[in-house]
Amino acid sequence: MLPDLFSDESRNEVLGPGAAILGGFALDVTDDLIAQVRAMSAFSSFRNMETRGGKRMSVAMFNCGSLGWVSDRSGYRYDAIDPETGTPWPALSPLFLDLAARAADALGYDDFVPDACLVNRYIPGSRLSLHQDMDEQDHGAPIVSVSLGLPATFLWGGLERSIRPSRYRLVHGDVVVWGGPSRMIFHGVDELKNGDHPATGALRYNLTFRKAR
Ligand code: MD3
Ligand code: FE
Repeated sequence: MLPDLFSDESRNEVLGPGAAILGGFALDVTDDLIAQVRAMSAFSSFRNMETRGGKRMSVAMFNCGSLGWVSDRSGYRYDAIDPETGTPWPALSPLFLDLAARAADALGYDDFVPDACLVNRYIPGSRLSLHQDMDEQDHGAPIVSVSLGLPATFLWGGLERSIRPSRYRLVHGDVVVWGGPSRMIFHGVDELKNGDHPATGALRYNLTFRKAR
């Protein structure tokens, strides 16, 4: 762990055991990340997936990596094939892999090699209701998330849905690492407020790096 990771000047904040916000950790690569998201989404496009209940999510998504998270009327799963293109998802670039590994390492998770990156795109009004991420096989591996563009209010609950969540503001360039006992916490994102960000306009992107298998 870096010696000054939680010094007073940093915007780093511990959320719980094994989980912390690394304020601005990705700021030196945000332009490249956004350019790569745009290039990949020309191939595997953002789509509003359906849930098992038949509702369309307000957050649009695609994946990169050897596996991707998909939801449809039959439920959730990880799949090597994009159902929209019938071909594999775009590969995880060295930039994505390096950023995820460096962030995980800062929390003491050695050699994090994700096989999936879910890319979420929020427009004003989009939200992600409280949920747990349970579809990954290796719950020992952390999840690394990167926020790009418009700020959002992240909801951090407890191990039961009924626990009222705390609220954290996530801004452009912030990275969050979640592992250990925090891996199964209920979490979500409040309705995105309107805004105009120099890098993304009226959008927020969130990358979540996962080890699905
Ligand atoms: C805490 N995404 O894609 S990232 C998701 O901002 C998701 O788009 C949100 O929740 C977003 O599933 C939040 C932070 C995050 C991701 C996975 C977690 C927090 C987590 C898994 C366990 C605990
Ligand atoms: Fe999640």
